[in-house]
Amino acid sequence: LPLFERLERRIVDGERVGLEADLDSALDQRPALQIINDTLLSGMKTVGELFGSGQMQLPFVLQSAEVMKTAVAHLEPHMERADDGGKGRIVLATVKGDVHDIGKNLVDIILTNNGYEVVNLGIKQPITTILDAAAEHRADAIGMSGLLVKSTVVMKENLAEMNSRGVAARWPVLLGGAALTRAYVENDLTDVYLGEVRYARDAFEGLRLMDAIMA
Ligand code: B1M
Repeated sequence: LPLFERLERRIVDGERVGLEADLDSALDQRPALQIINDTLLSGMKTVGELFGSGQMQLPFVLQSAEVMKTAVAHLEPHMERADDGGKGRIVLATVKGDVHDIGKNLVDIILTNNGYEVVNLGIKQPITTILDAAAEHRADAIGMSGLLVKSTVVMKENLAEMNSRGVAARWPVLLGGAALTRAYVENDLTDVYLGEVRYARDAFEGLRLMDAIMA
């Protein structure tokens, strides 16, 4: 297979032998971010489709996810860094009950490389932990990621909890993840939350929204 098709195939097949060498060759031809966006994410999309239609079992999805993470970690040092972390600070987490973190970590990379300081709390984070971290780090915003349908409900509960703690005015909230839709966030959740809540379709929209929040 040609290089970029082979790389995409590696994600789908969870094949990591020779991965770094292929990534290095790819870096000779394209910027790191383009490799992630056009090639690696396309592989993850296929994984999602195969899993969703029952053609791929969970352990193989996990292998694909591991190869994806290894690939992103290998590419990250090759990404351009625009700024130095002075644009603002965001606490980022995958919500309670949800282990998916590839998208959240991409958001971290994109924001970090574009001048934000990111406090990445990891996966399965209850709202209490998120709010404690936001207070401790004096965050300018809170970002929550979730890929499961039930995570969209958790997000709604989290926003209600923030209202009842009286912290909605303090933290704008950025939400993202495959199970969310713009309509759900903009119609249902903006009604729930007393502060500002925004939907980001991908990491770049997350960056644009952070820029708008900090403007
Ligand atoms: Co899971 N999984 N998974 N999974 N998994 C999905 C989400 C699913 C849609 C697959 C499917 O059925 N087609 C499905 C959810 C169905 C539903 O809820 N209705 C599903 C399921 C069912 C499950 C389990 C329940 C399976 C099981 O155990 N029976 C289980 C859940 C466990 C749990 O969370 N409690 C599970 C487990 C796993 C693995 C561990 C094997 C693995 C995750 C590994 C990891 O993340 N470390 C995994 C994977 C890899 C997937 C799919 C195939 C791919 C997800 C991914 O990484 N995509 C996924 C299929 C899919 O999403 N269609 C699936 C690439 C990533 C870059 O995209 O995270 O969407 P994404 O991020 C995007 C945007 O959404 C956005 O930016 C990114 C791009 O720039 N974004 C943000 C994300 N967060 C953001 C936050 C922001 C802004 C933008 O601001 C804060």
